[in-house]
Amino acid sequence: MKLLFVIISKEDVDQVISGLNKEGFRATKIASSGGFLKKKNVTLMIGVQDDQMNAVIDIVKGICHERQTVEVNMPIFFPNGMNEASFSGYPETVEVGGAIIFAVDVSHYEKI
Ligand code: 2BA
Repeated sequence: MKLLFVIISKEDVDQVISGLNKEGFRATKIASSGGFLKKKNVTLMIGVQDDQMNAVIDIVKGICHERQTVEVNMPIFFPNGMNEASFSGYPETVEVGGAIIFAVDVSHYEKI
């Protein structure tokens, strides 16, 4: 059995969960946020049999928006003695959209 952690944007979550449920997969939705951009995102925990993992990945692939390159104002690092007034942030391009998927082996599963 595998436990998938699927990190997606909030805009895609309803569609992904209904796509999963339609195919008989269950998911737990956890509110999360990215450590880099500090924007809210969603992490889904999905437990599946090993041979079902690719079907779940295909559902996510079919729904999550394509990756886009966007320009963002990065969080500011303040060197010693400097504060917000010293900097106004700096633009950087990052890729957003799509999904990040981790799969881990489950050593035990039980429903009580
Ligand atoms: P964030 O950490 O807010 O990252 C948002 C996007 O910023 C990333 O998109 C990536 O394009 C860029 N980015 C992140 N860290 C960077 C860095 N150190 N330098 C340059 N650009 C950077 P994604 O890669 O699609 O990640 C989307 C979200 O998925 C992340 O939000 C984070 O919440 C999660 N994530 C991605 N990789 C992860 C990992 N290895 N472990 C845990 N969570 C991860």
